[in-house]
This record gives sequence, C-alpha cells and structure tokens, in this order.
Amino acid sequence: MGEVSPITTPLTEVETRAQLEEFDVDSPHVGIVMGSASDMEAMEKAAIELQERGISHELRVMSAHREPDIVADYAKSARMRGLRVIIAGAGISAALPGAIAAHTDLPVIGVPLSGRLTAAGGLDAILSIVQMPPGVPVACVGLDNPRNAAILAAQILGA
Ligand code: RP5
Repeated sequence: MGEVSPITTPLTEVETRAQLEEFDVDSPHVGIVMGSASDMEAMEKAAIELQERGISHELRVMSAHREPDIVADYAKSARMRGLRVIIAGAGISAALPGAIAAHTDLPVIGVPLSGRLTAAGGLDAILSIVQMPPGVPVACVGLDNPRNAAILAAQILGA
C-alpha cells in the first residue's frame, strides 16, 4: 500500500501571523511615515533615535488626503511586511495617524507637527491626533517631538 498523505487543515490568520513572526528577516520593525516631504526634517529625528538603538525602520511620505489609497494599502500590509509599530507625523488637521490606525491593529504613535500653516501653534494637530473616537486608539507624543515617538516605539518593542 502506498504512503497516505497527511490531511492538512488550513491555518487560521492568527496561526499564519505567528508563523511569519518566527522568520528572522531583515524587514523594518518600525514604519515612520509623514504627511508631506516638508515634515521630513522633523521626522528624521525619530529615525536617528531608532538608528542609535539599532532598531530597523523605514521612512515614507504619504498623505492621508492626497493619497488615501496608498495610506490604506501601507497600513493594511504593515503587519505582514514585518512592521510592529508605526510612527506617523503630520501637521494641521493631522489625519494621517488616525487614517493608518483605521486599517491596522498595530500600535500607531502620532507626532503632531507645527509648521507654516498651523493654527494656534500646533494645537490643531495635537487635537486631531489625541481626539480619536473610541475604539481606534492613536498614541500621541508632544508637539514636534518625534524622538519621544521613537523611544516609545522602542519600549513597545521591548528593545
Ligand atoms: C500635512 O499638511 C502635512 O503633514 C504637513 O505637516 C502639512 C503641510 O503639508 P505641505 O503643504 O507642506 O505638503 O498634511
């Protein structure tokens, strides 16, 4: 009699995720995103902090209002790409952190940014990030303080 092939049941999404997390790949663990290239000078400070801590990361520019589909795709694929925390910086209405949190269960840390168009010295961005409706949390660090976001990300990672 020939060999009987084992009956395999399909993995659940949770089991698939757990197996993928066991792979020690060089994919970035922290995604640093921002709403505009004009945010880069500030947000690079998060990258510097992560670099000094030896935490792999990537920097991306994507706008919640100009490129909503790109933002959604990024957030939806983040966990499968190996990301574990997302840092999102934005100014003015600062929708980006919340838009990302709407599409992923990864922790999202918002960085409110002041800038040339800000109202009330950055309070617009602070409130936009802090005041997420119940059920879709976004952490919020201080105004123009991406370094704190990186430190918090490191703490979340236990790194
Ligand atoms: C936000 O609007 C960005 O995060 C940036 O802080 C602000 C201004 O953007 P730009 O006009 O410089 O593209 O979406």
